[in-house]
Amino acid sequence: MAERDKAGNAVKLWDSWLVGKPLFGKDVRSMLTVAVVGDLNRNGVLDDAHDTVKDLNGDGRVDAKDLRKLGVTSNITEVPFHITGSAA
Ligand SMILES: [Ca+2]
Ligand SMILES: [Ca+2]
Repeated sequence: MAERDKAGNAVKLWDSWLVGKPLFGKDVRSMLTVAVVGDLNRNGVLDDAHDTVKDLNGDGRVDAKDLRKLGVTSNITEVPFHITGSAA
């Protein structure tokens, strides 16, 4: 969702993910990769992101290289994280 100024320019953009089931497992190292997909259909709106990113370069991994091949309009940020398996 985006807030726009009086000229119609996006001034704030936000998105939320609600994860309803475990996606990353326990006691495993995971990587979250974030980017904004470009205006692929050239309609003037950044509304072209798919639900999932495929292995576009065929190297067996889905990562920043696939996002670059898809076409992004932002930096690509990768955030490593680890979910512990036992309660704290
Ligand atoms: Ca578009
Ligand atoms: Ca790949």
